[in-house]
Amino acid sequence: MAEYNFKAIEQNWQQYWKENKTFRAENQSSKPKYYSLDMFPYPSGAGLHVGHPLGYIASDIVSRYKRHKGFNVLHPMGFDSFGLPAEQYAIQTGQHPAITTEQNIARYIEQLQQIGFSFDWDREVRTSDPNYYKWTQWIFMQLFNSWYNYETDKAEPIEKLIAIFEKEGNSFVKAACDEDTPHVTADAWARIDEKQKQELLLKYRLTFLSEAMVNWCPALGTVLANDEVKDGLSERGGFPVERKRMRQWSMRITAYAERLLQGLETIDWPEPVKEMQRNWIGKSTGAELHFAIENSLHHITVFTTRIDTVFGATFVVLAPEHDHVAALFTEDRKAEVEAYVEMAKNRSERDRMTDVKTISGAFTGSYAINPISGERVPIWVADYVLAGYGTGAVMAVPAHDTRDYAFAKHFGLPILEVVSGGDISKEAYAAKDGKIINSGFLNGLSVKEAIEAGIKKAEELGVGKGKVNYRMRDAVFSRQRYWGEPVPVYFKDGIPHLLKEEELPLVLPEIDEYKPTETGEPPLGRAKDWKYENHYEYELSTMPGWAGSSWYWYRYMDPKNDTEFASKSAIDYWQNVDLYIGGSEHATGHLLYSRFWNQFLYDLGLVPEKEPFKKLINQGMIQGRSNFVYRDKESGKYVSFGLKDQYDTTPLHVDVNLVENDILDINAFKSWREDFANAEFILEDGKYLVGWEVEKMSKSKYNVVNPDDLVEKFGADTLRMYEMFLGPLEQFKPWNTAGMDGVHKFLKRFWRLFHDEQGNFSVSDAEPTSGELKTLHKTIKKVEEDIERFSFNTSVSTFMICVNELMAFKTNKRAILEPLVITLSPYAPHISEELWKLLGHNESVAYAPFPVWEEKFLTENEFEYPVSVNGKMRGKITFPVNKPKEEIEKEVLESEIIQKYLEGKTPKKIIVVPNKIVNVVV
Ligand code: ANZ
Repeated sequence: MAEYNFKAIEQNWQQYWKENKTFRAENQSSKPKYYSLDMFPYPSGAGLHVGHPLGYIASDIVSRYKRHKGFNVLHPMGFDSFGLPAEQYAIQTGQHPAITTEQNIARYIEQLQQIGFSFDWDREVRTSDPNYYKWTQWIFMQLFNSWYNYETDKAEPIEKLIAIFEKEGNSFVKAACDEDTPHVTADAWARIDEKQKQELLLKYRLTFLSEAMVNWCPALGTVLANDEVKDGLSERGGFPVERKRMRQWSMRITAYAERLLQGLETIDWPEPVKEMQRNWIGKSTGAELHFAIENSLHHITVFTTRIDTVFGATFVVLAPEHDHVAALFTEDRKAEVEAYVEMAKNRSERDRMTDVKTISGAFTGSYAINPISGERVPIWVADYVLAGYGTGAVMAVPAHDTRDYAFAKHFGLPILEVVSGGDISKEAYAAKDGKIINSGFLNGLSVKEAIEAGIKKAEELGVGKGKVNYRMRDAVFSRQRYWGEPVPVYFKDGIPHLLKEEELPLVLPEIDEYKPTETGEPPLGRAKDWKYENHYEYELSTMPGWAGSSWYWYRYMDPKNDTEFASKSAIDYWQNVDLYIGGSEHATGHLLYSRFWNQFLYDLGLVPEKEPFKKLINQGMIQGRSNFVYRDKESGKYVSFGLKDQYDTTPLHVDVNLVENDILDINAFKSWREDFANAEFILEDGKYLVGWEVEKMSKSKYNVVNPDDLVEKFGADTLRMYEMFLGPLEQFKPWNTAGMDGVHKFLKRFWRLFHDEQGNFSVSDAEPTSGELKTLHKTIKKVEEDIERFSFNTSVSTFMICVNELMAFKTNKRAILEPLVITLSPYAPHISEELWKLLGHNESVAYAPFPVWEEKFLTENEFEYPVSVNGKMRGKITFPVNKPKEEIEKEVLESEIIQKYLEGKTPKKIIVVPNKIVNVVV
């Protein structure tokens, strides 16, 4: 075989790997384990574009490298196959989402296999497969049967909580529960009926039904989680989202807030992702303070992070939804307050938080008493205070808080500056126009000390206490959609009950149309004869997209198990994920929910590690390189890029597949779309040059590059190496097909090292020179170091330099080429397998030990001197680098090269520059 026939080579080896299950991972092994995971894809109808495999190639390189290094590697792939797009398509076409999903997955697998990934396909999972979602439902049931005990700081069985209620009621339980949980004594608990008991328990379960303000998206007909809403619009589709009160399933993720925060310190993740999770969790340390309401037995509890400013609190503000509002307004204020509350309800939380220009509010007519200063302050209602955060009430300190300041200015409320940094002198007081007030016992303290002193005082007086708040909310867990996991719950007397474990999976029923029912129930309301025991209503909502992805890495460990979500022995062996690669868009969704479920499974003793993903890398997005043609506004002709400034033109996107090296294929352009059929062109040098710009890769910009076409044209090994060559993995970078050629040429040259001029495979068993050894060993060293620190682009250039050097040496020695094949194989596995076989091996190269570089070869110990006569190079002689000058002189003069030119004469002079040159003057 003469040529580098990548097509035949790649197909053969892909077939070989499949037949021999080369990448099958064993669940028991004496080797150390390495779990390398990609974020599994949602199989969309569009298939993969060149951006998708980027992260997969990186993790595949690491996986292959680790196999060479003697690890038992788990490197699986699967599909996150429930979700909205398949269902939207079903609504439009009537096609069952299961069918579309199946087709899309088949296409994905075909595309992935062409790139030569070393996935263990026997472990493939699909979240929409009943054998998979059976276990998603099972985990839901464990959550339903659990509550969070702050005393032991973990999830515990609900039976234990019931036992506590029976013994002493719920007043002393330190548990994560709903805000509105009533106090119940043991006696009361014994007296209330089963329904009331269940209602109370729901307020503690880790997955629970409750009335909650949710993000309702009318266009999608469903509730969305906070991370699925961006700027008031749905992430998918960009439809408007409203706030609505609905009875929904939620996950009590807030119970884990502190652990989710602390856990971040133990994992090797990109700092920006950790920071986003910290902000999402939003821990805030402060105090709660009770303000008595004048002429009332009630009080308002505020949350403040600055209790040291309490002497400057000049009014109190309640969120419009605050429970006390109705009881507070005086008769004369009633109409205004009610109108205001009604208006505020329709503003989204985001608007309320970020819109600083629209200041609005209403005075209730009532007053509160500052518990520390004793001052009487008015109580207002305003929507800049959020109902769901803290206590839904604040003490307003306009001199120190910008929102309070703007509000006070707008409504003419007093502004009092507080100084806690020392006693205020008379002069200072006067200078501040009497607006500074003395902060009593807090005078002379730093802010930090004053906060501590304030909390201590509040506790002594019994008017407040230190308090930690988290901004994070419980996660809404139901969707009014069809294509998701059914919730394993039925209703009896309005109370949710779990199915029995042996009744799982609760399979998604068939329905006639994928739309809500006429009465506005979710699509599952259409299912015929779908009742528990032919009688009880099932839950009609399904689980959200993140359910199936919150535990899938465990299923890969034991994907066919039908008695457990994964066997204990498999989990004990694989533990958790060593390397996780995926997009940064999952920072607060998937990556937070997965950590939460993992912590929960850990509490139940089902998994050994608190954190699921030890190391995370976010691959950067590959952007499109869009191409443009320029239409002259006047003549309608298409003007080549270099001439366009001479005309008044409109740029139009042109399909990048009609362009090569920025030259437009004119005929292809004409037949691309009907309106271009008669296009006329103004060319430069007989060519039409297009313009270009970097944009997001998307269909609408005609800049999508399909990996299949590139594999067809250049081969998978070229694609793999080129994607890595584009730049650091984490960086955003534009795609440019033009560069593929260079990498392809490199592989051809690599192939040629093993072949003679006639193209026959030919390697020699000769001893390598020190120069060759140096090239080999520095390459091994660099590639190893690069992979260990996940720098892949740098390895590609190292390989290129290596091949250039070996070409210059005309190397074809087995002792150099054999280790090099192994070194290259993580990057370009097909060509490596083929050459490995040609070198005489019968087994795949995949498990060959990675070559070990040696320091002694890195420093060269010989130098090849160019030898000149009268300044003209006449030949080369190699000497050890430390050979004394005199000996070199002597040997040079005795050499054949010089003897020929001396013709018997004595040389005039000989110059030796150590490790550079020798010149003989005759
Ligand atoms: C008095 C004060 C004085 C405040 C001052 C701040 C500065 P973080 O850090 O985000 O927790 N706050 C409390 N509950 C609120 C709610 N439901 N909606 C809107 N604002 C609320 O912020 C806590 C601070 O935000 C609290 O401390 C409170 O204002 C306000 F110089 O109390 B502060």
